[in-house]
Amino acid sequence: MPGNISSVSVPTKVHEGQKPGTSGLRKAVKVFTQEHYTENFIQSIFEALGDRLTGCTLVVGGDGRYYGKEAVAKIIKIAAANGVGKLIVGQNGILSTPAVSAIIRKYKTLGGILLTASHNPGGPDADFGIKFNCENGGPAPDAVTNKIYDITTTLKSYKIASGINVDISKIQSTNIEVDGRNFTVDVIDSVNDYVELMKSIFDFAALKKLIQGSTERSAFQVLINSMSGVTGPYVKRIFIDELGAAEANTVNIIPLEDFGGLHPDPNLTYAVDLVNTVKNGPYDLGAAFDGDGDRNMIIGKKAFFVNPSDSLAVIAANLDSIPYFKKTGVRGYARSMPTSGAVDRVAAATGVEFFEVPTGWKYFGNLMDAGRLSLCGEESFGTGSDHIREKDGVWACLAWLSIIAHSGKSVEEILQAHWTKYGRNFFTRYDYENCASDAANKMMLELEQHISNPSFKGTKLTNADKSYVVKHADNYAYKDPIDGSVAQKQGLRVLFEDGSRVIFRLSGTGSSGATIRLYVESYESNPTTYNEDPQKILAPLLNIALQLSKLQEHTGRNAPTVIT
Ligand code: VG1
Ligand code: CO
Repeated sequence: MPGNISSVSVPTKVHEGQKPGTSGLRKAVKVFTQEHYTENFIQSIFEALGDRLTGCTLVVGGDGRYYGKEAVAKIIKIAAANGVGKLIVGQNGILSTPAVSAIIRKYKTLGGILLTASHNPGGPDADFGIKFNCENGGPAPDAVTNKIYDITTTLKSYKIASGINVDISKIQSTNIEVDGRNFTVDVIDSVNDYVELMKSIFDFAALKKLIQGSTERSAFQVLINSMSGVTGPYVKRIFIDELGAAEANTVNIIPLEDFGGLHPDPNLTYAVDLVNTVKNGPYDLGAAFDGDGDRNMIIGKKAFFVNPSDSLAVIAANLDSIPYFKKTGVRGYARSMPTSGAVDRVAAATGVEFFEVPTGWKYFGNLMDAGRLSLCGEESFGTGSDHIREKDGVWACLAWLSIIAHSGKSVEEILQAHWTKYGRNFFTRYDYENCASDAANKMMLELEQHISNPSFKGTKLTNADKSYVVKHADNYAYKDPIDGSVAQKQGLRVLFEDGSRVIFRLSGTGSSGATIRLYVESYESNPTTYNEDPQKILAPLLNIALQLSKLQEHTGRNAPTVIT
């Protein structure tokens, strides 16, 4: 490269629709590869950072999906031209979402750019995504993403230093002079910092003993499935190299640009392979992670399913199994609004402060930064703590293994004991993917009108032998207790007298069409119900929800595409 590279300003035209959703901007690869599309969005992120951009350090990495490396190359050139001082880039552009969060915090950078569409499929005909995380390591709050979006709507040009070419396959530091300023690209090992953090949180010696077996207990068989996403290298280092699991106890640990053509979403539908292998195999625990490594699914022996809402509650009730929380203490619990109230009961029993926030990890950050939140989760297979500001799939699996090592119980025994103590919050989520947007919007609008009619309150809704009386219904709004910011229209809720709930939301992570999510929850304290199928227990409430929303009439769908 020449000694001093100069940047140029390239005129561009506005691309419509660059509005980040629940978690970043997600679109088809074909949209991102349009002329100037990616460049515009990156330039807008930089402009939104204002004066703080000059000389700053940012982290860049992603889940290894198709178009990731091209995007890193563009970010390097655009960052240099905009006066960024240093980029810390994962080798080959690989960094899991939790690893980016950890690295931002460890090196105290101004933030990071994550190249991921998370659990959405990858490849030339599938999705790509770009997300900005702030200096606390968490997803940018609405105020920042709105600012980025506003800039995209008027952008006239972007700056780029096209002469820069850094080989990101090699761990190395490159110094370049750009427009007379110093610009550095540090390509780092993708897993080192994250593994170090995990070792500071968990008792690796105890986990190793669990996995390898000891005189007291035979080896605990895990089956860890990375779904060809980014967690592969992390799983290899932690489970195989550190904890001594056999290679055969891990699957799909090579990140693939198209995730092997599969949907890298750890749920009972898309991780059915794992479910079947564990069902018929010798495994004590199965775990799967999504494309970018922030989601987790945990199943026990014979594929005993741990609902993510329960997973959160169980971890909350067992934080003393994890050394990190012994050091920090337990400051508070939180869950997203649609997540079941199982964790609320743990909070009440332990006297720990509790928060309910809208869907999306960005709403947990302020509470953590204020020292009021230690552990939180979402029903969408997201669990995490204040060790970083993202949900963390591998962390959740290590948390479960810690609880197992500490208690000597199986996954199922842990759940049974939990229900015996707290009762069971039955929960299910129905996803209707790829509905026509107009139909979905109309359904939501009509449902909102219906439930906001004052006479709706007190209505008795009946199906089969069950009746539910409406206690409250609204379009959920959240006021952040730390900065007072308000998030409106976060989902239609119908709350019943007995604590049961029905919730409707439109997904904010899809790249096209609309996905309707229906969440249904009911609490049972009668032990004879605990081992019932949630679909059976919740059937009357599900029917009520479908009638209330006229979902089939609006969308033509008579069944969901995914049931959790
Ligand atoms: C979904 C989940 C939400 C999660 C978000 C990002 O959002 O419901 O709980 O935080 O995905 O997860 P939505 O708007 O589609 O319901 V991930 O793993 O994509 O970063
Ligand atoms: Co994800």
